[in-house]
Amino acid sequence: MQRITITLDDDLLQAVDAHGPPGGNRSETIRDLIRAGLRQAEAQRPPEGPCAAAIAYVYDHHRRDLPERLTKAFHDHHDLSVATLHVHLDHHNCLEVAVLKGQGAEIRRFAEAVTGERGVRHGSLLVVAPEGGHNHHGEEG
Ligand code: NI
Repeated sequence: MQRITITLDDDLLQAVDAHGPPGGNRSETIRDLIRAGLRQAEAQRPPEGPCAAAIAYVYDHHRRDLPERLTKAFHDHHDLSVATLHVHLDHHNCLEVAVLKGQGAEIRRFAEAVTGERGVRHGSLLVVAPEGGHNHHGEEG
């Protein structure tokens, strides 16, 4: 165990204290949050090899050209895109969850392109199966 010194602003420290049990050990609460943050960061970082992942995002389908740009992006990557769930959230907003399967680096680039489109909000990537499906190429049977 090492002792380190970190600086937190009052609001952040208050949020940390609110997260732990009342009168709890602040160091333990911070360790828990760091572990949870690392797990989450890991889940959002595709591996080098094949994997399965999901991206979720919200967009306004009235926004000029956006639905067409998204559709084109998915057709351009039809080899990665397995299925997409489309939910009409309200009069303006659509929620989409797309399941992707392929090489981690390609999935990361595609996810960044989709969730980075102007007008796409709440974009997130979740690596569901880091080991991916196995590769049939060159296999017996
Ligand atoms: Ni819709």
